[in-house]
Amino acid sequence: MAEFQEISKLSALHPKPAGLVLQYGTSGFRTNAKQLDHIMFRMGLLATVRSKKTKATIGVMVTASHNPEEDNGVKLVDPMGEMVTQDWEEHATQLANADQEDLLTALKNIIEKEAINMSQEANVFVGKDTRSSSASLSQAVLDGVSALGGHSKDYGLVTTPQLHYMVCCQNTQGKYGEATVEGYYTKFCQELLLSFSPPCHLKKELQISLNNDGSKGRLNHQCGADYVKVQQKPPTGIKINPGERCCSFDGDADRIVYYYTDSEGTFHLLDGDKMATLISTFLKELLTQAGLDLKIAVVQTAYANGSSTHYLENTMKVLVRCTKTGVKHLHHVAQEFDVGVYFEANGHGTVLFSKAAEEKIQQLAEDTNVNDERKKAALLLRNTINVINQTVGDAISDMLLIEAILAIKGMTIQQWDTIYTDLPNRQLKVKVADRRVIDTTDAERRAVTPAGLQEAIDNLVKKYRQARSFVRPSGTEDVVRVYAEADTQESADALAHEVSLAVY
Ligand code: 16G
Ligand code: ZN
Repeated sequence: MAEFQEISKLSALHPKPAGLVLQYGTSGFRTNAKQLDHIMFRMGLLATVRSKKTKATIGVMVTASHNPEEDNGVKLVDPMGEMVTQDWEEHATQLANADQEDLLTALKNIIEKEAINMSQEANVFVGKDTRSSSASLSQAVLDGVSALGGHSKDYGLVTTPQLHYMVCCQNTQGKYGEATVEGYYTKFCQELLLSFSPPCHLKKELQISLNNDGSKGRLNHQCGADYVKVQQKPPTGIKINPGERCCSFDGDADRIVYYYTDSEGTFHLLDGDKMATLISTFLKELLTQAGLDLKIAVVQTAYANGSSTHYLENTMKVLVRCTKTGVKHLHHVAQEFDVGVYFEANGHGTVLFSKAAEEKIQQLAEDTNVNDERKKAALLLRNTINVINQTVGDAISDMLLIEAILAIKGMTIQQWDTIYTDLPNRQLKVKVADRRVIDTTDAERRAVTPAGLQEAIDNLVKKYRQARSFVRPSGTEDVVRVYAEADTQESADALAHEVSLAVY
């Protein structure tokens, strides 16, 4: 077939370095940008085939998120704006690792296995972050799409959540919004200013100053959500006055953390757990006021601070579910509820509303026979649906929702921070010969193998108060991660250290 000849010709321009093996990991391929040209071309091919299979537009985002500037990466976005399914992650790995001369065979295998109709039209949306390598790498994706005769639209510089949004809009015929950057800002930002009352109040509150915005310096270098969370300090190059509300995004703006320094200069971080608590408390109160019988739940991972889980379950009486690490796992569980709030402690999260919940809220908001209190609550719930990006965690939309909640509640960042107090905790990484010997269960909270490891952890945990610890193989680095929390920082540090010794 003509298209396959084109692939042979074009793939020679994007050769695979001999011996290089890469895995489609938790959030796509990610490594040094110099090793990724052939991967990008091949992901252009795969996205085109995926588009033919789903008869829908597929997204390809070129970014390495919070990794250093010299890295890059790529992830695929499925029709409703969600992450690509597990089977196709495997296809991606197969295609990425095929030797140059076997590329066509690998591609044909996928086409055959998935029974793809090659005459079906294909559409692919492509976006990229601000890394210097992103321009040529996204061009390689576009080359891959055109090699298979697919149509592409290059959105250029966008955040990851913006690309997810575009894909979702396109495949829902504009019901979610307009598939343009302007459409995105209209939906999430204008809605907020117009709908959360009163607009002038919020305008006054929201004076934003941007720092490390990518106009100079290197992406994520001594700044960004991951730096702030891991280093437990503000990014460099920003001056913070005591009590001032700050937040940091990561390199592709799908993660956010809040922070401030107090009058003594002590740094305070408000992570994903604090955001999940603020948002779910706000929504639960509104559901009660609106008299709506909708089931709300918070989805966390094993990294959620024990204090947050305790507060949500025992004080707020909210259902809490725990899943494996990785956004797609949280997203799926959150879909089981009428209102599913999910956040990873590292700041990736959003709120999902079921179709039925959206309809009930909409009906009540339009009902002329309900009292003012119920009506007001219904309108605020509807506004929340309008400002939250339900396709994926989105730093911009999360920030706007949190700003709205703080403004509506008249709450300072310090007051938000004192809703509960984090248990001191410590994370460590351990280098081992083969991290795959560790297998976990119970949402990664317990180790099944190697034999005896979990028992050893249990015995160490018993020595400390309010303690908890777990180990899991990383999905993004060749290390085992250790997490420990306890009543004091000294105990958390000691427990993490002892558990890391048990891992060897
Ligand atoms: C990826 C995940 C993130 C998770 C992290 C864990 C997405 C979009 N990103 O970055 O959610 O927290 O991996 O990394 O799913 P780890 O397995 O190395 O601890
Ligand atoms: Zn990111």
